[in-house]
Amino acid sequence: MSPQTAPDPEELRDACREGSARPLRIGIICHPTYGGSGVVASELALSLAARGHCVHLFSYSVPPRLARSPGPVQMHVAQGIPYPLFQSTPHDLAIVSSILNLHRSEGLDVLHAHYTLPHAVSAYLARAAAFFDHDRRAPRMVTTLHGTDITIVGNDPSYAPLTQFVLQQSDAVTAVSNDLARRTRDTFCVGFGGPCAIDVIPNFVDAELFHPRAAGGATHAVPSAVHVSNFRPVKRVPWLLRGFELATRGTNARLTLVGDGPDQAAARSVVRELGIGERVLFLGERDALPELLAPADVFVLASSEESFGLSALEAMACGTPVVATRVGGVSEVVDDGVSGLLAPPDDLEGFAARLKELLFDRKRAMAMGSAARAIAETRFARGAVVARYEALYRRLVDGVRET
Ligand code: GMT
Repeated sequence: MSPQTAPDPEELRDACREGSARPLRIGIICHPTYGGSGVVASELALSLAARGHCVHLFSYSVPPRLARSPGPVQMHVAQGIPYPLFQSTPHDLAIVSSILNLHRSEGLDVLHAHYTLPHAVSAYLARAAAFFDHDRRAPRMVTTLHGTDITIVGNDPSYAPLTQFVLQQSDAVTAVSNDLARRTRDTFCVGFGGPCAIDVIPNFVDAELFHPRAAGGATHAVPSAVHVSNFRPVKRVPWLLRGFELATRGTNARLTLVGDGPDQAAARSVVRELGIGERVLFLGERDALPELLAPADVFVLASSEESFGLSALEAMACGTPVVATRVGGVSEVVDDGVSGLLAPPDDLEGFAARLKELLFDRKRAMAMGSAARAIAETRFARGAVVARYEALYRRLVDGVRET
């Protein structure tokens, strides 16, 4: 079954029936905002459901990638109630209650938290409460580290002890890149008081949806770059605009910016300052990413931190090569000189030079785009990566060793 297939109620009932031997009953918790961790969690949920498992997704609203799919994942929106005593509504506690309700009525084998805070805490609480339900086995708890949950948020002194605790308490921890696993070990495994195993399971891409022909094979008449992000400071969109201006001064090259977030106003002000308003288009948040990525000559990413760079992988699957800063796990996704070009994060001229190199050499960009597509289809193939999560769950639930 494809992840996009509409649910067959009978299949769904079979997968979720108590005691059904093969399918696993899996609860996934994620952020519903536009952002890589919610995308990966939603795509994983859909792929696992397509493989016959009974999959529930918990969040405080429906993640966009799930919302647009008819796939047989059961969505549980838990928002809690506002109350004058709360400065903000503790939806993470409502999520714990929602998980417990489901576990008590149907049972869950695995709880998979995407992005450590607050989801691993919610999973830990739900599992702890489930230990007291003697007629059911408590779910196994998996935590997937995505990036800033370790490098910016989780290691801040205000959260670090709790982050370390929930990592210790997880039955398995995975990271989306070797670099993130290494950084997690360096920060959190010192004085861990036990083994600090982190499985590296990279992100994956739906190479049927993200495809070079996603826009019907259309290309732009003028050299065109595209960027997709949540415009957080870590994405350095204003810096990216300066690099674009340097690379394309005096030309008609264009840049399309997709997404929205805190740095949108700063980015607009840099566009005004540089006088490139005619050549830069702010599109805001969009779901039609394949159609926007495929016709571009180059995808650009100028982050100061990036554990993986899912948007770069989605561009690669569309046959669009990447120019990016060499930070975190980006070099595990983009092969420098093969599927794109990388520059040091503090070298604006170097970044601009690489962008210029690729943006104005369509033949080279197309060759790198083909290589990028091939890498996306093999190293980051959905089926193979999802099978690794499945094997991990089986190991935890049945004690079956991964092969
Ligand atoms: O860390 C964030 O900014 C949020 C997070 C998300 O939810 O989008 O992004 C991280 O997870 C993605 C999916 O695994 C990765 O592709 C991103 O590289 C990573 N972001 C950073 O490390 C900055």
